[in-house]
Amino acid sequence: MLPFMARARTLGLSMALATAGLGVVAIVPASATESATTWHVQAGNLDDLTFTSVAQEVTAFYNARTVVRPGDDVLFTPVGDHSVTFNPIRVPGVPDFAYESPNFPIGPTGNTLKFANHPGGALLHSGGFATPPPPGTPPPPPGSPPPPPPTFTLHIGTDAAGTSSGEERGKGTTYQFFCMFHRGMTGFITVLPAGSKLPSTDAQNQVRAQKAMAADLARGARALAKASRKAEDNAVAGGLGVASVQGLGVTDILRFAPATIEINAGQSVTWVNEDINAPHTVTFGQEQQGPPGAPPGFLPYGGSSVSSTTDQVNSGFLISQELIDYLNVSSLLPPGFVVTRRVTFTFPSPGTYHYFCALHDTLGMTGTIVVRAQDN
Ligand SMILES: [Cu+2]
Repeated sequence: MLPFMARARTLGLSMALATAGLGVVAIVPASATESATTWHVQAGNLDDLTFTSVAQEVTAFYNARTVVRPGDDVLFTPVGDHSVTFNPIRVPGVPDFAYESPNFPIGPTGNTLKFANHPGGALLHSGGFATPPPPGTPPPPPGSPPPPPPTFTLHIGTDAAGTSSGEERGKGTTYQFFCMFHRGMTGFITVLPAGSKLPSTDAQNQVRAQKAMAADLARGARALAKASRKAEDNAVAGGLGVASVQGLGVTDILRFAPATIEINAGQSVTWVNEDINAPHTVTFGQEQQGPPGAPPGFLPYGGSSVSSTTDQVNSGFLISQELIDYLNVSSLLPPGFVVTRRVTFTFPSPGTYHYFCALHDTLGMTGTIVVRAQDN
């Protein structure tokens, strides 16, 4: 179960490591010559880089599409914990997030993109790379695995434009890459033959990246505001998934919406995790310790009704089959684990009941149910 815990930490709550400003992409002037260019791509984004209150975990590359030439470099800078992986391999029984581990049988495979890595070809994997801990963070205990590197540089090999001839000649080769930790987080690199004219400079790409980031955060804020205004049917969204403006990535909204609702005593509330790319829980009362190695709130407990503020009731992971499949974790699920994104709790007694997501409470994912006496 340990890997699953490690994985859960990368699903949003993880990155107690980020510091303000580290996600800002450097803007470099366009090269006036044919010499090799370093292109800049940001992996992931958050709406609060101080981690005080994170409502939006954006799992997208900015930009998701980059056009380069052989000999160039692509410098990936993370916000959070990500990978850049071409042609990923799925090992039965080994979760995809183990790609992060230096002990994973596959491990990092170098940093030069070659024609051998064309779609359907050989694996090329960065290993996990992550925002470094802020200054003043105590060092990890002796024997801990080394921290992931703070960036990943992909070198574009001399043959990466491809070997096609005839009509295809001059079009280059387009490679797709994935983050192994975040379903839906993908991008493309097109390598044109040496000497080709490129559609944009890195500086122009950075302007586009900043616009896309701002647009994604605005889109996420609108989706959260809209879901928060809904008040029918005693329903609460426990997490929302919002498509990226680039069409290649998603924003995970780490909030309950509406955050507060009122019901009458005896009524029920149904939560649905509307994000297939992130797990959440609905947890009342003091959180109970799960089985050793399990992530917080993994298994349900406490039944289906909440009648006092000291009741300990937990939905367990509200998670999609799609995410289980992407992470390749079905072998880690205990027998009888019910895969669902929906849970219903009943509230027999008047009162004010606070609850939280056991994975994302420290990022502000909390809610309140106000239960009125029936005769009011
Ligand atoms: Cu959550």
